[in-house]
Formats: sequence, C-alpha cells, structure tokens
Amino acid sequence: MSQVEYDYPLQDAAGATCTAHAWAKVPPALRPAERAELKGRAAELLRRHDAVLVAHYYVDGDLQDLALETGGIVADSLEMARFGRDHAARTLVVAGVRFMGESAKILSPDKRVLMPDLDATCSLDLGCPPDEFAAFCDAHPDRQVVVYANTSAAVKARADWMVTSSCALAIVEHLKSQGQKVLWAPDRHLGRYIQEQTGADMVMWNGACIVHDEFKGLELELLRREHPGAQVLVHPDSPQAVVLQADVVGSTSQLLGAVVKGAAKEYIIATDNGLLHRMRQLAPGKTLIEAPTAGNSATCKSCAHCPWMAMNGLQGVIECLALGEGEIFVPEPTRTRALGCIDRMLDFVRRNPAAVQPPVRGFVPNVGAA
Ligand code: CIZ
Repeated sequence: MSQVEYDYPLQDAAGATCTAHAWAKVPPALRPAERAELKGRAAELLRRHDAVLVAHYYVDGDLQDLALETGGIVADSLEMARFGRDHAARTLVVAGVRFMGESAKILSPDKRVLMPDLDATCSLDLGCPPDEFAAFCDAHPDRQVVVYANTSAAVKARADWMVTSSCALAIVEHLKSQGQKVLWAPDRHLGRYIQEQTGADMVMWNGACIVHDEFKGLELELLRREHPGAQVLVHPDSPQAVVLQADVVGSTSQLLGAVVKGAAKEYIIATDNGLLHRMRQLAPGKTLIEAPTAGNSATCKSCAHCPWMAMNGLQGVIECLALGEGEIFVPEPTRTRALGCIDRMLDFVRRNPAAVQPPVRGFVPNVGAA
C-alpha cells in the first residue's frame, strides 16, 4: 500500500523552501585569471592544513576540478561519506550541503570538518523538522524508519536506516523480503518510485527537492520529439510524469555511468545541472541537454541548479581553511544515534556490492568546459 501520511506545509517567500537568501549568497562568476589564482591558493591551503576536498557532483566545476587535482574526490553523498571516513587527512573540507558535512562528522568525529558556507542547506532537510518527524515515527512504531541522506543529523538519529538514491531501492527491497513495513522520509517522489518498484508497504513523509520537483512532464515530451534519438536520463527525485519517460532512472553516479557507457550521441538529463560538468569531462563528444524545468513564461525556483549547492565557491574553501570558519559539529548523543543508521547502510552496501553501481572514475583534469 502506498500512501502519503504526513503532509508538511511547505512555505514560500520567507519560509522553509525560500531560495532567495541562498541565491543572494552565490559567489559571483570569476574571470579565468582570478579562478587560476584562487585555485592555486586553495590548493596550497589544503596542503598546509593536511586537508582533503570532498566535493559533490552538483557543486561548481572549479571546485570539482580542484578536488580531483588535489587528491580529493567528486562523488555522490554515499561515496563522499566513505571517502572522508577512510582518508588519512586530519581535516575534511566538504563542498556540498549541510547534511553532507554532518554525515562526514558523524563518521569521522576526530577529524575537523569544514564547509565553505554553513548556510548551504537542502529543501528536503528543511522540510523535515526533527520534532514533527519524531511524532510521525511515534505514530508508526511497527515500521522500519528509512530516511534519505538528505536529512539532518537529528532526523537520522531517529531512523533505523539511512539510504542514498544509489542504494535505496536495494535496501527497501531487502526490508520487504524480511517482511518489514517501511516509514519513508522525506522525498515523496523517490518514495513513490521505490514503492512502485518494490511493492513494499510504505507510509511517507511529503517532502521534495526543489530542483527535481520542477522538472515538467509535458515539456519533456515536447523536447523528446525534437530529439528522437536522445536517451532520457532521470533522477528518481523527479515527478512521476518525468520518471515515466526515462530510459534510465538512477542516482547521480548511475546517470553519469549511463552517459559514459551509453551508445547514444544525445542525452536529455533530468537532475541538477552541476552533474553535467563531470559528464562533459568523462563523455566528451556527447550532446547533453538539460530537461525542462518550466513552461513558457513560467518561472522556476531552481532552474535545474540547487541554490544551496551554488553557494560553494573557491573563495569559501580558502576562507574556511585560512580562518578556521565553517566548522561542523554534531553533538552527542545525536551523533552516536545517527551513526547507527549510516553504519547499517554502509554495512549493507559492503555485503551487497552489486546493489550499488560504483561511481565512474578516471578523471582527466581540465577536459571539457562546464
Ligand atoms: O546522494 C546524493 O549524492 C544525491 C544528493 C543525489 C544522488 O543521486 O546521488
């Protein structure tokens, strides 16, 4: 049975999903000479502070390149967490959004975890307040609580399992095979997709990612007619009308793999357009087309790019290292409680490697432009 049981009233303007503040903080575009100078300074500070840069696919291309050129990583949240935990550096600089910094700190409490801008958050995290989530869980004591990585440490502390989009399907499938019922939070689109694929008994929180929620089914249909040979790649945080048109539905790593390995020349991509930087580097010569986020004359809040991810810039990396600003702390006992659900996922993935497609590797710096 699929049902949405909790309807969180998403606010606008000055409310929970307001993006105006985030867009206002996005660093200005840099001229080539400034970029080179800032990259050099950031690389030197990383070396001097025994730090490694752990960047998400959705952040600015300069940060992605800097991470790879200095021995860090560009990855999804699952791989970022594993990489940060296993790396020898004493300081992790996490370029992404707040829940990614928190996951790094939860897994590596003895390391210093810095972020270029602590205001970089996520609409899914904002739309799932810990107290209301705890009340939702209390109302369903018979269910395994499965939360998406895109949640606060306090929400994870209340969960049995954390999942990312690259392993969510396999973990819910596993729970179903054990006869378990699931309480899912917070992304309603990903929850619906998993429920459809697995047939699991799920009650759901009603959250959404502002980037993926804006992709439009009708406009995608029209775009596909203009590009009949194009493969359509869709992230499962997108609405059903978009997912139904996909040739491939997958996490960031899985969509990247689909472009790199795919035989088609053209790809229509429904996810944050930050991922296109890495796709261009690893699949040069292929044509990448952004899926439409809104109809004619309409406006979009995100325009296929997360404003909180966009707050990460080279200057922020320099400032957090030079000034020791932007440090992430996760208090006890929240950290230990949240660790339980993250460790359970990591252990599942270690025992079931086939459940997760590994990220594509083999970066050649400065191939292709963002
Ligand atoms: O888990 C992640 O990194 C996110 C936010 C998306 C994805 O599909 O990988």
